[in-house]
Amino acid sequence: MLSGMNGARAVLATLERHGVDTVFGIPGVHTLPLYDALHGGGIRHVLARHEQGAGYMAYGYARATGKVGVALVISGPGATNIATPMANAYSDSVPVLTIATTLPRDHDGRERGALHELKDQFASMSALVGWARRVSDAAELPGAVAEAFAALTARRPRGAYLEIPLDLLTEPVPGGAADPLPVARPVPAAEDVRRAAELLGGAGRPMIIAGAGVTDAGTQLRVLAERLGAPVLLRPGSKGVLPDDHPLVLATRVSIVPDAFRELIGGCDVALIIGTKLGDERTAVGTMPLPETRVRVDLDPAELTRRWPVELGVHADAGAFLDALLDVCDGPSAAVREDRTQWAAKSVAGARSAMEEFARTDFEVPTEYLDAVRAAMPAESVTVADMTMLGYASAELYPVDRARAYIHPYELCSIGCGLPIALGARAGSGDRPVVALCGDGGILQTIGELAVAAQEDIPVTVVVFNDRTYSAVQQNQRRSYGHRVIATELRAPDYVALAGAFGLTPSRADSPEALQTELTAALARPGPSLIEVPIPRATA
Ligand SMILES: Cc1ncc(C[n+]2csc(CCOP(=O)(O)OP(=O)(O)O)c2C)c(N)n1
Ligand SMILES: [Mg+2]
Repeated sequence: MLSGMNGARAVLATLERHGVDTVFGIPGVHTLPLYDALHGGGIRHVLARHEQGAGYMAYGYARATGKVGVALVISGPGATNIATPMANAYSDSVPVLTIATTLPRDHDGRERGALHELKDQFASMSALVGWARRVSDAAELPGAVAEAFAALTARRPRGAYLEIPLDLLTEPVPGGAADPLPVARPVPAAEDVRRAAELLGGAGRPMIIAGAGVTDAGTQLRVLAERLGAPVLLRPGSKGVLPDDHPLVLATRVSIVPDAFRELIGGCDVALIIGTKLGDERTAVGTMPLPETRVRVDLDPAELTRRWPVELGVHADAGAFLDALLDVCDGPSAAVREDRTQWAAKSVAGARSAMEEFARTDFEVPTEYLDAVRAAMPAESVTVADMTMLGYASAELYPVDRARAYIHPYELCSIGCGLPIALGARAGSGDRPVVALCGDGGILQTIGELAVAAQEDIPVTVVVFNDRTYSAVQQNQRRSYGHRVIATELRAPDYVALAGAFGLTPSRADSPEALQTELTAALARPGPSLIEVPIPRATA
């Protein structure tokens, strides 16, 4: 007995059963069965202008909501265009699923010069992500979608790629849609929890380094830190999980290690390192003076043995581990806790001001603009920082007090991601205001997505800091190449005219006060806005 569903409908119905309310993409004849099946379903489609945009929208949606972000792309150029955000989903551990078609089975891989043919699409795309599957029978489609979701929720999410030969989308699927698979994240072994409690309990000065893995475990993290009197180092992926201004918290992106920072870390003897890969970018290329005794907790067992030797490695979900640890770890006496807390608060304050000083000067930009943005944006809003000098500086200077309120992609660092990430974040998170902090160079990589903001009426505010320069690169030319500047100065379009032409409300702000005023006005009116902020080009 057939369910009456074809492959395309079965894929979408399975997405709906997994709670998907929005997908991002661009159609082509090679995905038309999927698009046709969107009619009458419960899924909103947001039409991007470049598949890189669609992928970063899915990324922004996922980071702002905690749900899987889904993109639909055609075979060939649709797949290659979405490669960058998929690589970013991998490096930042974000649950993004790309569903791509490929040529019908009797054409694929035959090098006949067919429309949208790639040399080896599956090999190209699967190399970028944590989970990939190519389906070769329509009956497998619903199960494959469910498996993708299981991979992105039970394990460390590192992007997923599902490839569907075009002819399968119009074939009948006898079983119809699939339900979510039962998924369970690994819970820690009791013995590991006991040993972790012992190591942390025996510490003179314990510390905690927490990455994106703790995003939904902020409550437990806070209880543990306060119980132990331990400083907590947050990374760009976990910024906001505990408030930046908590006396035990140092939220930093900077990969250099100023003395005050070295003293803070060097003053600790046991580190709980949880839900972070401790990558080169965040550890001063491995030179951060981490305590010798390390307890590492990660959803990904591979991280437990990578680079940094550990006393104890625990394969577990961060929240499950913290819950179990809090049950058995009482912390020190009140007097010891008080002593540690005072030391930690003093050391954190010293390290924080060293990092802030660095961020206020080293990027050579007027960082008062960040204070203006913060003053205008309500606490529950989402701030997206692109790869631009003020975006980097925001990691130190822009206080955030909750999880999923600050998105600053790291490691892959692809310029231009900010605008589409903001669109996806806003599409997924209802009424929360969203602002994107962009550079003039970066935004031109994805400027076409302004049309999406206007057409789909996604009321984000885009701030373009315009120094007519690829400053991050030019700074290196000035500092390391004897001021031999080449290929880093930009002829700027008229951003106000450009934004107006796309249908956004445009404005220009020449001072931090003006930016605060313009941003406040932008949040108060319907529809998307763009504010150009001219800033001087650094020359020192
Ligand atoms: C896709 C990509 N291409 C090139 C680079 C190298 N790059 C890093 S920062 C940067 C300049 C960005 O300029 P802009 O957005 O104006 O920000 P600014 O540095 O001027 O603040 C470039 C070209 C990159 N990170 N990503
Ligand atoms: Mg610039």
